[in-house]
Amino acid sequence: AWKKYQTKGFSTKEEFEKDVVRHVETTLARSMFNCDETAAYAAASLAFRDRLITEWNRTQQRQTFTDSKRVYYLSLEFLMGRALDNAMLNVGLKNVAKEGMSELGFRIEDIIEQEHDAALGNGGLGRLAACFLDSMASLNYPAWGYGLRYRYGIFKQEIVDGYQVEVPDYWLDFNPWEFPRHDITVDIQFYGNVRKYQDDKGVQTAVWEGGEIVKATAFDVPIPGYSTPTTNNLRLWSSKAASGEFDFQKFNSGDYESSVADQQRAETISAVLYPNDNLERGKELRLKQQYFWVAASLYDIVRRFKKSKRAWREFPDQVAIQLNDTHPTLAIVELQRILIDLEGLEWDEAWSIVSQTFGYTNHTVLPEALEKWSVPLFQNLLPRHLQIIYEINLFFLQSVERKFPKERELLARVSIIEESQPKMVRMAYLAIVGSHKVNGVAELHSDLIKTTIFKDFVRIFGPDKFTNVTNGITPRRWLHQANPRLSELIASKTGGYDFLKDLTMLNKLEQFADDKEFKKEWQEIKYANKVRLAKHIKATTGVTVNPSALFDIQVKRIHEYKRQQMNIFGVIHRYLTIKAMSPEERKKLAPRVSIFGGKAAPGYWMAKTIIHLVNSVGAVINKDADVGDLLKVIFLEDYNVSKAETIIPASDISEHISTAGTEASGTSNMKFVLNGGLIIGTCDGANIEITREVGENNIFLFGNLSEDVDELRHAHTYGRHELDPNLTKVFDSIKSGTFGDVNSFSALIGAIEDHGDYYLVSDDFLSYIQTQDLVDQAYKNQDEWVSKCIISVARMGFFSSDRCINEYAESIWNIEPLTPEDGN
Ligand code: 26W
Repeated sequence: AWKKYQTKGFSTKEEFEKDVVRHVETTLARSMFNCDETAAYAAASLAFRDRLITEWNRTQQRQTFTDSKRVYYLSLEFLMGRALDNAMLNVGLKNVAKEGMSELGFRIEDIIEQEHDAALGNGGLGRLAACFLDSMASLNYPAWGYGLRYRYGIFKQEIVDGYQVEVPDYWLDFNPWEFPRHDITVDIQFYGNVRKYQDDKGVQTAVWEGGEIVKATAFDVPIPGYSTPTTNNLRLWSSKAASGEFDFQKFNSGDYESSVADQQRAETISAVLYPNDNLERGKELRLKQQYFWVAASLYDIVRRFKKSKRAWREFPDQVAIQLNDTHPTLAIVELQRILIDLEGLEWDEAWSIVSQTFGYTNHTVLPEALEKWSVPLFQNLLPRHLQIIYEINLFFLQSVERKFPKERELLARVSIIEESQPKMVRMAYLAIVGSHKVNGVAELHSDLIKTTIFKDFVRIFGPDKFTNVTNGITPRRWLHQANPRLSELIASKTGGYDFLKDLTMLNKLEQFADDKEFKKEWQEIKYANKVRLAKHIKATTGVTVNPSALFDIQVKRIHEYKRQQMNIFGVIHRYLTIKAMSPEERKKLAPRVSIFGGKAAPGYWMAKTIIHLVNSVGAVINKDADVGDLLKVIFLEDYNVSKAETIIPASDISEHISTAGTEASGTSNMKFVLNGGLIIGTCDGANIEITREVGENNIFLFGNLSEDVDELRHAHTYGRHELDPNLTKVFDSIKSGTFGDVNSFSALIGAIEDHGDYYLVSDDFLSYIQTQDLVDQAYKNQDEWVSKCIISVARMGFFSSDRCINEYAESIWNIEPLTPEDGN
């Protein structure tokens, strides 16, 4: 009977306006007479949220009724950015909303700008999770995301006197996109101890007792697919003390302070996102976060499975769980614990279910990023889990010994427990042993993990367990939303917006690569995007940049392996070159704006020094009248997802210049090319596959190859290390005080001059600056340049996250799409 009351929600601007006014006047309890942009944003979001919720409910019902296999994407990070614009576009009602808001007296752009980014992630890994959610919904896969509802996302970055300052990102003041589920809670246990019982039949059971309980509460975020009713769920867990507000016993006995302290300690678990990217520090609170989130998610998944009344052995037919890096690896142990300790299964049957359920994605080969937890810490926090890990390890090592008898060193190498002082649990090894598939995120990266860090495991499990799924990006956000004019132009030539669902259709653009009219429009759009960024630069830094100059952009987390230092050294080299030029020579130069952006981990001193150097160089060059428009250096504060949407469409060239073999994939490289910019980059990560797709003539590659890196590093350490003379000149100018206090930058120079130049800045420097000269030459021929850009975009279809998700679905998850026609 209730079905007749279900609504589809608004579809005309009048209906939309009615919803907005209703929300302003009732939900927000305000009057339309004092409705400001904040209130208008809130009301518009609530109107869209209502719509999403209807479809969200239907999607969940459909998946339950058909008893479909679901995939659960476990990620400690979801870098979602803003939701309103995305929701409007995905349900196809942005124009309706735009007209409606305009009748109510608002510009839709201003309303969109009101939203605070949901920044629950550091960088690539977190944004990838967000793109995957968009693709899974758009392709109608039954899929849930599980994460943590941090009260503070990644910090906001302010630049004060050229230095990074971190400001907390309290984003939950008003968040219309989440639904608190106060009825969906899970009690999570920590500490305590394990008692073993023997029943009359001699069967041993372990009971984990004592310790403390923290309560997990679910918050649900609807994830709308593009141009489909499928609306999936992202469930984020929030922590509080199990006793509710505070411990009443303690309170009544006069121990008020300590009852509040308990409450706060529990809330601390989901309080803040760890701001390290590619650096593991082994903090207990981080392990607590991981277990809290994993245990709550698994309880939820198992509860849902049990409702289906199927036999346990069917669990892997109903459930696929993907581990986004090793951060959720405890899920393997937790499922084994649930099955043997709580559900009474035999070890072997349980383990077979567990290892068929999980897939593990590796996102980095950097040794300092590989998670290891000290055994004593584990023993104290999760005593039962440590026992199970030891058992998993024992059975695993026994199987290795059977297969490779007498290889004692192999056993030590692959042991999940590292025999160090203290002993450590190697999470990546545990993830491999407990999963049926392990994948890297780009071809080179997947090859590297097979031949380096996981080499022994390829021998043990055979090569088929290891596979590649090259990353992708959602064209909805990264083209349609970020670059609406380009999207419209493409639609006009490819037959509508179908390319947003099948990105390979971009290949239809190739025939326009020499079309005068088309190229003119293309150029106009790029220019307009650059004007928009120039305005943002002016407003935020006060520096005027010329939109006709070549915009050279490097935006990503600041890290030595990503080599922003090489970029800024290149800028200094350019500055010195210009200063030494005659007026005639200068006239031949292409004016350039070098743009940097990105956050440094708060404790990463070297990365902070790089930011300081960029700002110091900018301060000198930007006010050097002698150089004028020929060179400007900009550091954009607080790079995040919503800023990326403005920055990326404005680039002519973007820099992806990591030391070969260090960047697992990179995903912004794909975003830049999709928006009609070219790349200067090393043979690393997905750059290699981008080159294969767009063609060698349409990318500026340089530098040493990954197979040469070891030898070069060895030579630095044991041979003579002669710096590139161009780089020496750059260092001399820094040391002479051209860019302020010399001591500030000595560590940066020292790392290269005196400490082995681990990231091969000097080895690649000549090749880098020569390739930058080629960029200048190429940019002068605008006609050819634009053709290169068009051809590149036409060949980017492969990098859609839809292709990527389809590969996961087929080769790892074994799940099928469920469209409304299949269900109710
Ligand atoms: C435990 C500390 C820590 C935190 C984050 C270790 C490792 C990470 C991430 C795995 C780092 C990360 O974001 N990796 C990036 O993943 C992207 C998506 O696959 C790739 O495109 C990037 O190349 C890779 O650096």
